[in-house]
Amino acid sequence: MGGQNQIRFGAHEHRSSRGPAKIYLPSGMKLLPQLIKESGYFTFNLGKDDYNFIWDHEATYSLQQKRRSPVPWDQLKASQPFFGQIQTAGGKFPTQNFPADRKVDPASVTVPPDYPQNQLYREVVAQHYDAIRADDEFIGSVLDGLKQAGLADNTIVVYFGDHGANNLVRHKQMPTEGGLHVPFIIAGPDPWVPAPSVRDDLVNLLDLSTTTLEWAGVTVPDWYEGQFLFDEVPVPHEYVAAAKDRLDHTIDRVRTIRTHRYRYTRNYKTDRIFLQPQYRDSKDYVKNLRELYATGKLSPKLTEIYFGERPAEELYDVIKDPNQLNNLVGDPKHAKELNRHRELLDDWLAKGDMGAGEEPHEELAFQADGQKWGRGVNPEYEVVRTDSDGDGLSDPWEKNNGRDPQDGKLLFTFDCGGWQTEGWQGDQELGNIAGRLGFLNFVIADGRGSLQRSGLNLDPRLNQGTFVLSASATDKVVARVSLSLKGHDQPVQIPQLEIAAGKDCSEVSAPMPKLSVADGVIESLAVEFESSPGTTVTIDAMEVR
Ligand SMILES: [Ca+2]
Ligand SMILES: [Ca+2]
Ligand SMILES: [Ca+2]
Repeated sequence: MGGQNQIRFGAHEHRSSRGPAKIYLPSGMKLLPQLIKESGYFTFNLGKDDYNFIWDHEATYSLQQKRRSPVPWDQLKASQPFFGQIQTAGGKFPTQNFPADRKVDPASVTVPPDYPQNQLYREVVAQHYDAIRADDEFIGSVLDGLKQAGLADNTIVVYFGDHGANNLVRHKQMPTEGGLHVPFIIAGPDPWVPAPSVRDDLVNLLDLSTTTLEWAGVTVPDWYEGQFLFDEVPVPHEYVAAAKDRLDHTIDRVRTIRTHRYRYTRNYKTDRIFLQPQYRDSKDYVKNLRELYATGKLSPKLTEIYFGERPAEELYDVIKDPNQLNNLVGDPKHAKELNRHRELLDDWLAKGDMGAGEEPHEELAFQADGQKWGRGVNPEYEVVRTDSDGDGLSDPWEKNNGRDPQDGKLLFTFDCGGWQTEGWQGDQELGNIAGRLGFLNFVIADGRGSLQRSGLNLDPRLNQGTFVLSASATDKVVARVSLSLKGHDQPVQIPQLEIAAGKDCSEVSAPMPKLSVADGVIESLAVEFESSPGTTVTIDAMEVR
């Protein structure tokens, strides 16, 4: 709509401008339909708009209709030339009432290898094909309407999707091949659209914006990033890029590029898993994934993809591996390609990325709670929330995660996929301390390392008893826990804990020091580890009982 990627002009956060914080287009920037309308076209939109910024409806569209049908053919016939969009339902087409004899048989479909191979997912995939059939039928009705109105011979028709399958969680909303490699078909009269052919060069949908202006004879503004698809001497893209930021209440930041053979992805928020809490959590296909993980029935590959530590970088050979199963980062054979792709992404980002920081507090407060799509559990929301009991976790976050926001108890379990670290930080040498869902996980490369948790305000009287650490390690580890009290320079030590070598987490514990309220509140915790170099530590929970 803007001719630019959303990160260039601040439109990268989903469903923004709905609350008190508003996003306006940069001065002088106009939406594509407005540019076309100003050059004498009748412009229309049938169906949803859903833009993330404030826009001038009147200046943009001559006609707006909330529903995609009926298409007002008589009006269009009388309003030539016209430019318009009809928002088909695509993969969201309801298919419950689709005649049984036209429904795809779930037994006949192939479930992509990055999903559980079970009956539920066969049904999800079959339903997607049903939705495609329904969409196809709707498109047929539009093309028939064009014919009957006598407009078929002088209209260019473009069909494209805005994401992959609606109910596959690695498609819609995700910057993957599934989410970004969308159908794109152009039909129209020569010379506007050359003879039927299939092209396999990389196309960005921003190219469609540029191409549309070229077709309409409108000067392409200097902020446009796409290229005309039917240039006399086409120069194929070396790469196309995409970005993901907050979607509904789920905060993430991902930047990715696709070249002919590879997809390279950079994840900026590595303290949360891929399958974060999100708007589809009540759906059976999401519950199924979580249940399989919780009961240990999910394959190691799917565990890694959906619930594993979020890699900072990903590189896939998408010709061989279109489902992005094998991350090639770290494979020395692909080191050269990895570096080439890092540079290409850096070049793309150097043109401007407004998503580098966080959203204003008023927008975070608006998105955090009370939205029909769910409640935010990411750490970004903590700055606009209150922590009544001083355990370092806000009241809404505790409620959303089944904790008691008033108990004042020291408790960390790392079970929230939107905030795996629960505010713990590690020494730089430990790297990313967020492990798979439920755990912290890190390697003590040189035999020493420590974790810290600040931002506490715990009443010592409510934390008498025993400090319990549930952990495992690949070799014996000594852990020394210390508490910093308000008004005291010297931290108070808890007797040292010893984690034995072993595969499964087990509990080790030590008595908490006897403290009174006069000693001051507990402001922070630190855990120092000592082990043989290269020992991996996994922590399931820390608490006072
Ligand atoms: Ca709390
Ligand atoms: Ca609490
Ligand atoms: Ca845990």
